[in-house]
Amino acid sequence: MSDIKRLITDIAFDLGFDAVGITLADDISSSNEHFLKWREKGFAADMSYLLREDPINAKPKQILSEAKSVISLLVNYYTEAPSDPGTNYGRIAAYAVGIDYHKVLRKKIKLFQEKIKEEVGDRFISKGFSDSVPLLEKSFARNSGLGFFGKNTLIINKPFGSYFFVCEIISNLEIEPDHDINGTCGKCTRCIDVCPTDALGVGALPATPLLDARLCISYQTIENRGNIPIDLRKKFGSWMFGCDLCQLVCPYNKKIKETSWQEFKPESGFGHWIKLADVLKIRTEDEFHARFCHTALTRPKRSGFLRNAAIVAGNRLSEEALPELIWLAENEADPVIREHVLWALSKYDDRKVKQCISNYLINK
Ligand code: B12
Ligand code: SF4
Ligand code: SF4
Repeated sequence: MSDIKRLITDIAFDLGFDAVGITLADDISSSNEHFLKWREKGFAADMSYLLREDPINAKPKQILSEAKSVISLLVNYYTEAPSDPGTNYGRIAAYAVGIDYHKVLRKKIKLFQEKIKEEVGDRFISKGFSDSVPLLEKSFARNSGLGFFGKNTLIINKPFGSYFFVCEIISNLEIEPDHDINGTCGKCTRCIDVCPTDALGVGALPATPLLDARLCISYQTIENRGNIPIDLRKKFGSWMFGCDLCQLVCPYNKKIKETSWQEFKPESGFGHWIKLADVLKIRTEDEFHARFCHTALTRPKRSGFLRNAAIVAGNRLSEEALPELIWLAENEADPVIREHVLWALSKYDDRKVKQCISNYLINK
């Protein structure tokens, strides 16, 4: 290993990153072709950052003209979810149970760049990010040797499985690249089979894993700002923010280590399960923001988050959520929340709803 590579790897591990890989900062046009075809099919839904006319996502030199290398860093966020606490709770995907990863990783990446600069001097020029520029991060991570594309479309690493974030530092340093890994899913199709909305599939040759974001619970609960298609709501089950089903079943995730990053542990945020009634009681955007601002849960705003909680309440027939749904049906101004509240109420037993409405009117 060259001196510069050893230096970079040592700095990364000192800062707590879990794995490091390096690739050349060349355009990855074949991945871009996959991306463009995927987008043409409408699979990107309405995610505006993926719909730009001339995506820079495969061209690191458009982000940093002096670019010679891309350093990919792996951050394990895995924590095991406690067993289901019951029908009054909704499930949060593992990546969002702690502090907002954007905030945590932005600071850590900056520190990483500063430490390299201290050692290498001002000739080191770089741009670093995680999930904040439209770069095909998974393709760069794969090319850096951090893992292979699984059929769930995520990068899978041995020994970390798939529950990790990737960060990239595009730099002007010439560093000997790593080789990509020849991992494979083999004949396994567990993630495709388990997906409740059939969002996963395999494209035409060369066989490429594909995800239709319009069908994915993760897209619907986090990125969609409006109404959720009615036929998908039941399929959310208890997922109220993101979805991990296609990771939970993956054999590569069976014997993985929990994260050593305190920030991503459930005690740093709201954990794996949230009480639906507590969410449905949040009356204003300010109150919502004040409660969740240190986590990633703010992305769908109050409207989207209460919408999701209403769907899960309707799916699980949560007793505690019922009075809150009735209050919202009468008083809520947001049309998206109201529509999903009415949908949820239609799932409960009529007698239960009537009884609850009578109690509500008596106590009013
Ligand atoms: C948009 C997006 C989403 C969308 C769409 C996801 C998707 N699969 O496309 C939605 C909202 C659904 C989503 C969900 C999730 N996301 Co997301 N998301 C992104 C984002 C911003 C862009 C992804 C993208 O460009 N998709 C477009 C498709 C076409 O690109 P692609 O999947 O890379 O497809 C490539 C392959 O086909 C490849 N390819 C090319 N040639 C070949 C050849 C062969 C043989 C093969 C196999 C493949 C292959 O080329 C394509 C282009 O790179 C990235 C961050 C980033 N900037 O990259 C995070 C990112 C992918 N998400 C991440 C995470 C954690 C999640 C969730 C787990 C969160 C959750 N629990 O809810 C889920 C997982 C759902 C799933 N099964 O993918 C991580 C994934 C880390 C990992 N281990 O891979 C990323 C990388 C963020 C980060 N910086 O850590 N996400
Ligand atoms: S995250 Fe959930 S909905 Fe999306 S592809 Fe995976 S299993 Fe399907
Ligand atoms: S569940 Fe099976 S098919 Fe899906 S990503 Fe894991 S190994 Fe691959």
